[in-house]
Amino acid sequence: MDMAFKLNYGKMAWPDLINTNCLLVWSSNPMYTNTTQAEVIMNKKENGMKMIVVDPRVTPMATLADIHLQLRPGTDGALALGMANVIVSEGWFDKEFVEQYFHGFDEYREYIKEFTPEKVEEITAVPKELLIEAARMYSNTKPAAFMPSAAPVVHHTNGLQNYRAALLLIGLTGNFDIKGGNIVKDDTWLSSASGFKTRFIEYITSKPLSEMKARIGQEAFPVWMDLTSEAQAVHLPKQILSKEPYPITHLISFGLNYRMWPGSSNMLKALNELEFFVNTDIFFTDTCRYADIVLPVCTSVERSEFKSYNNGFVIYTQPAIEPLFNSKPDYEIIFELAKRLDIDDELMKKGYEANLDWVLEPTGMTVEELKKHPSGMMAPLDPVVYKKYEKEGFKTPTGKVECTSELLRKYKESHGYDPLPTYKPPRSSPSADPELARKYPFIINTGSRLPMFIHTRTFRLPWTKSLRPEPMADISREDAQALGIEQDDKISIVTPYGSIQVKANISDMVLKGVVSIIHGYKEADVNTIIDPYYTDPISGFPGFKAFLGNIEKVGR
Ligand SMILES: Nc1nc2c(c(=O)[nH]1)N[C@H]1C(S)=C(S)[C@@H](COP(=O)(O)OP(=O)(O)OC[C@H]3O[C@@H](n4cnc5c(=O)[nH]c(N)nc54)[C@H](O)[C@@H]3O)O[C@H]1N2
Ligand SMILES: Nc1nc2c(c(=O)[nH]1)N[C@H]1C(S)=C(S)[C@@H](COP(=O)(O)OP(=O)(O)OC[C@H]3O[C@@H](n4cnc5c(=O)[nH]c(N)nc54)[C@H](O)[C@@H]3O)O[C@H]1N2
Ligand SMILES: [Mo]
Repeated sequence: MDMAFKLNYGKMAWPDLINTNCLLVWSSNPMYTNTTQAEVIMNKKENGMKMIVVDPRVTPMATLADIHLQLRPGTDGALALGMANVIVSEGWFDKEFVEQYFHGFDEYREYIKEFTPEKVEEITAVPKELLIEAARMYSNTKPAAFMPSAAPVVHHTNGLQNYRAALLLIGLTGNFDIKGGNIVKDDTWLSSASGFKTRFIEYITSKPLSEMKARIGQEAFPVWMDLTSEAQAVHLPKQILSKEPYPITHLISFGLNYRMWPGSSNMLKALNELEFFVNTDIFFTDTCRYADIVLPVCTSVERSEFKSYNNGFVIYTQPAIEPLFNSKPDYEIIFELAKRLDIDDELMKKGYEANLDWVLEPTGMTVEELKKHPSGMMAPLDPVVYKKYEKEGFKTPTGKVECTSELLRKYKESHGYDPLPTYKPPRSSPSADPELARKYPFIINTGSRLPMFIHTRTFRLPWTKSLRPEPMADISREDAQALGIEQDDKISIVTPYGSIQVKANISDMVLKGVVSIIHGYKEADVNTIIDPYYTDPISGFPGFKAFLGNIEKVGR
């Protein structure tokens, strides 16, 4: 998401929920995943805000929408290009903005002509009338905001280009960096959109990117490396196992859980290749069993930490109890190690609070002051300035909104990247691989959050676990009938990489032909049946949300 924004516009731009009249939710279900945001949206909706939700499932958020575009997983790019086609051919776009700021518009305009509502209906399963209606609503209601999410569009082998296609709608309709549209805000704490400036990005980027040593995934994902200071961790097992471009033999990780990787058994194999592996966790997890040293860390109620919320509310929490069982906060482990290793970074040797003070310095807030407000305070917010691009341009190679990305073009020869946000179906899908689809006719869609589970963390709590005691997969009524499957029957989900057994949950939330299952079950780890290297060639993120599989009935 962040990369797609940066490729198109140079920076992230957050939906201005409070001031918008129309919200285009490109997949997010905050009723389960972000309840404070859900509250804002529900209030806005009651007060007349229009809402379009793009989601393959019928979620609480989708039921609240004026228009629900229920697409096949991973066809988001086609849907977005189809909306753009309608918006441009009907003349509903912001001509002035496009003329002045779009780079590559003619090429893009030519390309989107392919995506007629009829063709888009074939690809996405979204009725063409709804597509046209959504294009009309989003482009004609002013201002309109686009709400993205970090997971559902990203988790595809075509995720980056799909996101670029969808995000271009913001500029096309003139909703970029305006009140009630999508606003560019400074990166604050953990990149949240609070509206005050910190030195967070500077803090995590200790050197100019070009001077950094080769990071994990450096050669495979060069655009990632050009845009962020992080390593691409999805690539970690590949590098450990191949030793290319250099071997990794020692690893220290914080809360690493191998089951979160695609092809989790491959990740486990990689961990076993290491000469030395240290992990920290609040529980002694399966991953910890493979570590040479496990450092027990305390929970957030046993430590102080700085938290910042989107509305500018900040708090330096006070521990409710002392750390139990000789555990420590992760940051103490990190900063203590920095001292013992005598690393070349004076600040890191000074500990958490000194580092926090350094990051917060531009805001004028200090840890000392935060401590005087134990129940939290409002950060001094920067005044909101709209249309910053008028002065600053866009932080892209051309200084414009790039319909054709010059950074992607740079790697066209070497990596085959397309400058246009071209649509390709997920690599493991009926249209990309009809041969495979004959044997594995279902689309497996994983990881849609459930309200009671936070990844693996609350699987262990008896009361949350009791809400769904056994691993289950959602299948549609029609598919269940065709296969003679009843509620709670035992089924096997099979792919070329393996199989898992779960109970069938017959659900009206999912589309026919799609199986939806949450990740993280120990007894039925869906990540064991995904190709470990089934990733987006540009971002490196895994195709968790669309790959082919079959369902077999095992018994009652
Ligand atoms: N309760 C709970 N809350 C959480 C988490 C948790 O584990 N549990 N995890 C947190 C984290 S780390 C994250 S990243 C966020 C995720 O937050 P969200 O993105 O809001 O949640 P998800 O349920 O992952 O996905 C939202 C919707 O995307 C849809 N979707 C699936 N595939 C596709 C697709 O191909 N295209 C489109 N357009 N939509 C698709 C799903 O049907 C789902 O309803 O949640 C955070 N909040
Ligand atoms: N198939 C599939 N796989 C997915 C996803 C999907 O949708 N589908 N979603 C992906 C996404 S978006 C995400 S964010 C990841 C999440 O993946 P992870 O971050 O691995 O998930 P968690 O289980 O929340 O956390 C991992 C470990 O952190 C520990 N932990 C909790 N608090 C602390 C702490 O303060 N310190 C330390 N050191 N450890 C702590 C927990 O006990 C747990 O063992 O999963 C990814 N994997
Ligand atoms: Mo996530």
